[in-house]
Amino acid sequence: MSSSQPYIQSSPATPSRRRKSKFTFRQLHQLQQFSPSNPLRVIAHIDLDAFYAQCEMVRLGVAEDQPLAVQQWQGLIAINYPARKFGLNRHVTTIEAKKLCPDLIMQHVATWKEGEERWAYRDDAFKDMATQKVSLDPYRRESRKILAVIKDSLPAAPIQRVEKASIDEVFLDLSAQIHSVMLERFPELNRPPPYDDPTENLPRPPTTALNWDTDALIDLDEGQKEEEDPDWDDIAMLLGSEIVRRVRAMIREKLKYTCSAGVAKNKMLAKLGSGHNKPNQQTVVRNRAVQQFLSGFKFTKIRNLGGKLGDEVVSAFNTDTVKDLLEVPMDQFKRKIGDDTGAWLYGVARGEDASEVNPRTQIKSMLSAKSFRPSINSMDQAVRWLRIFVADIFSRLVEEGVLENKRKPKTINLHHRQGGQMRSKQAPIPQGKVVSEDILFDLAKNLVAQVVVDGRAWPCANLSLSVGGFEDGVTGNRGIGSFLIRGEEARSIMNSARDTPEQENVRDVTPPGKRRRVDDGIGRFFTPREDSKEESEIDGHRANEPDEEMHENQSKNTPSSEDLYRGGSTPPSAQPQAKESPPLRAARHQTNITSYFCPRCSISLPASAQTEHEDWHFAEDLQAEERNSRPSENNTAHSSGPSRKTQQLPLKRSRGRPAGGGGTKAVDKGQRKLAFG
Ligand code: TTP
Ligand code: CA
Ligand code: CA
Repeated sequence: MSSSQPYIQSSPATPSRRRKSKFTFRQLHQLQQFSPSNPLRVIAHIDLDAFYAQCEMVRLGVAEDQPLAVQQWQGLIAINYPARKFGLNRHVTTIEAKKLCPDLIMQHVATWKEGEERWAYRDDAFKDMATQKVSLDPYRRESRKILAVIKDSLPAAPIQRVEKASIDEVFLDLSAQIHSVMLERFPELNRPPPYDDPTENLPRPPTTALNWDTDALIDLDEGQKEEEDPDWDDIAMLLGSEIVRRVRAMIREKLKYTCSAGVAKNKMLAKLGSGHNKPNQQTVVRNRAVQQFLSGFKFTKIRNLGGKLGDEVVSAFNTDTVKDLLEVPMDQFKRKIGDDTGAWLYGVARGEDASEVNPRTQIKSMLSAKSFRPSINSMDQAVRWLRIFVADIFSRLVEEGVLENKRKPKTINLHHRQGGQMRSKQAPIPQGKVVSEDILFDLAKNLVAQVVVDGRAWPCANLSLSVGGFEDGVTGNRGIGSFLIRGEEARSIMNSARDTPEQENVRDVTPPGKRRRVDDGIGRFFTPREDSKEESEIDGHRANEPDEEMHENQSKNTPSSEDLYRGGSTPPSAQPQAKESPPLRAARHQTNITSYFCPRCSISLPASAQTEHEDWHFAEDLQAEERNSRPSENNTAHSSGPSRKTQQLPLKRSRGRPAGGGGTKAVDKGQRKLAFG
């Protein structure tokens, strides 16, 4: 790439001019509909430069030329551009980084710590990998502000179409906006087509210079000349680029962040463009420059080709360059990698990507996880981590509008890893009332208790908790009656009380050592404590908050929940409720008859399992005593006291762990992998 010269129409080398554009009136007007097949389409991708590092710079008021990196335990996860000049990257440890760049500021990410109500920035966090957990809340918050500025700097929907693609990037489909600007600036486009025939070609654009301003323009394809007349697609790109420059300037002005952008005919090219000239620049890939631009890339850099599929393509065709793929005929693609993937890849090599900018991308799940080094060895420890996971997830749920019932998760999942074995438990979240932190905590504890009673729970190397199955709720004030469970919902409670094969996974609480089937269905329901706290309303309408799950935690990396229980019915509560529908009361009554409630695990078990379960607790206690590591106050963790406060225990730093905990270990790769794997 190089030529950022504006094209001047009056160039002496102007070849013979066509009288008409190659684009039709119909294509111009269909720009308003965002059709992915429109040849005039303009897509932008905006990506923040060294995002977490910039967040810290802005927060701390650090000078722009000051090298700064964001630290996570002993590794660096974001490096600002001044620091990159010293050769720093994500593979450098903090010690190496300081050697390479003695002036470097290393700011550790904020962390959650048991016993504290909120995440916080702590200077010594890096020593405490074993007992703390990263919080990305500060970056999510900045991300939301940036998204708001972007949306504010564009015309209102439906002309604006914004998709948040990750914590620091968005796609914009600028087609509709460009359509209206074109009609405004080029009145000849407002005239009806000749013979009222929309398939007629448009007149040529006027002979004005295209001023690409500060854009990095990708060189044209071979055989294309800058001197050739521009057509409307060039004009559309230019207008798109103007819009993006304004959006970037707004972000800079209002929030101080710099970002880079790509402008092209589709998402794939726009994304490649935004990464092409960093930081603080924008790159335009005109339609006539696509092939030239792409041929310089390894296809493994292209969206969806970075992972396993990319590797497969490399071995199937013995190359990793786009250029070589262009030689491969369609039928060979299809033969080697299958019809659909083959056809898709054939298009990708030619710069084709028909995916839409999807403004309705919403959070599908939220996950909070921790890899333990060293492993954890008791229910106590697990429960303390669950408290953190729940606080983390709940704060995100609040942002998502659960308190106003805008959106609501239907299920809660726990994944537990012990050695090479991953186990999952899932339960429905009661749908009759507002989700509270306590409800989630009780559900989570119950799930981990299920893993424990299955046996072989310890040592545990990784725990993760997620909520999913989000549904749009009813907004506005709901009458008290709407919180009662009735009709279909009530019926489904009753149905779910009967044992069905798909439900086994959730309610399989067979005591350790005896993996027999328990036939008592209803008795195995968990029993969320009634939330007495008055939930306050929060402001901020974020109906379209997109999926942020890929950051820190990617549910795709956790075992598929496909085979898990998918029931959406509301489980009955075993606790007295202020308003209770008759079916619920009946269900609860039944629970009392057939089940035994273990106050230590807050879980209902079949009455027949009581003796065995108590024996198992006894054995656990004994073991703990032998280890001499259960201070008496920790027993409160097992009590089912009414207030969550009684269950917030100081984290223990010992229990068979080497001194210094995870602080002396290598970087927490597992978490980073979870983040971006
Ligand atoms: P990126 O956009 O990939 O990188 P960046 O914004 O730091 O730098 P660039 O200027 O090249 O775009 O990621 C966005 C943020 O996500 C990044 O600031 C930190 C976080 N992140 C991780 O925590 N781990 C990772 O492995 C990656 C790639 C990013
Ligand atoms: Ca970035
Ligand atoms: Ca990014």
